[in-house]
Amino acid sequence: MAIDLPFELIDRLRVAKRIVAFTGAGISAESGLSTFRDKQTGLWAQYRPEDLATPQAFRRNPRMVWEWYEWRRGFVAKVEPNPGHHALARIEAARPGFFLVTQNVDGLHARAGSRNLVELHGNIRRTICFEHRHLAESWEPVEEPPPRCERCGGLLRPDVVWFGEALPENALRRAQEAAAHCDLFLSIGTSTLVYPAAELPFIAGSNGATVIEINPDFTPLSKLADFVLREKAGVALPAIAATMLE
Ligand code: BV8
Repeated sequence: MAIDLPFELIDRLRVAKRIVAFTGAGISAESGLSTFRDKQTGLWAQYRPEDLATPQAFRRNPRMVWEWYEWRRGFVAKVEPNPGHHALARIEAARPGFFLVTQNVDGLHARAGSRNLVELHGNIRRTICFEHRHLAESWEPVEEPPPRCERCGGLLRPDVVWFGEALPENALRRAQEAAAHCDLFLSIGTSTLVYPAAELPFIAGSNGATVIEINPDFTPLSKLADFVLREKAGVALPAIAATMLE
């Protein structure tokens, strides 16, 4: 289903030189991955992600947190990038000034071919040890999960940023720099609630960029955005890519 973009937006898309795309769980929804604000289905319906994705939760109950991530990794391994991910990879290939900042940990942007990107909240497919962040490529199955680090014997955990943990410094700085100097900022599929990532569209807006929100629902960014496309990412992004690649 193609959509008509407002003429003024088409002009901005065509002249944009420095473009930042900022994505959240909504862009992976059409790949079949549940977002954070979806009702968590099945075994985890009774927990909130904020109560599982924290170092305190891991210290309190490492097995439960490890198994939640194993459950999510199972889903991530079964899904494919969708037209929204592929559209962003096409824009990057055509526009040298394009930079992608994702909050997602599912690795789908890289699988769709995006290269110029930062993963602000890590990647669920990478595993480290809790004590020293040693990278773990493989581990022996254990009676009592989580498995342990071969180098230091510490408990293994996913290499994602939990609530209360600092974001990777270099990635955050590159994202803030890009937001402060871009002329077009696409905020895609995010509830714009989790900081410091959620500050990026506001940094872009306050530095004069054209801010476009792509989200079926209202968010705290909606009233500031120059254009709001109440569309799914998998519908809006192919239309935007087509306009930019004409
Ligand atoms: C930190 C990885 C400090 C883990 C995640 C002010 C300043 C700084 C910090 C804070 C602050 N106020 C509060 C804080 C603390 C906290 C925070 O922001 N809390 C929130 C709840 C208020 N922030 C932190 O703890 C951060 N750390 O600040 O540390 C520090 C500094 C120095 C030293 C030590 C400590 C860390 C935050 C990172 C947390 N990790 N993920 C994991 O995945 O398990 S967060 C996780 O939720 C995501 O990564 C994402 O960032 C976040 C929000 O999710 P979204 O991606 O937006 O998805 P959501 O479901 O919410 O929304 C989906 C949207 O898509 C919806 O709007 C929906 O309408 C839309 N949608 C649905 N379908 C579609 C669609 N859109 C388009 N197309 C569709 N088809």
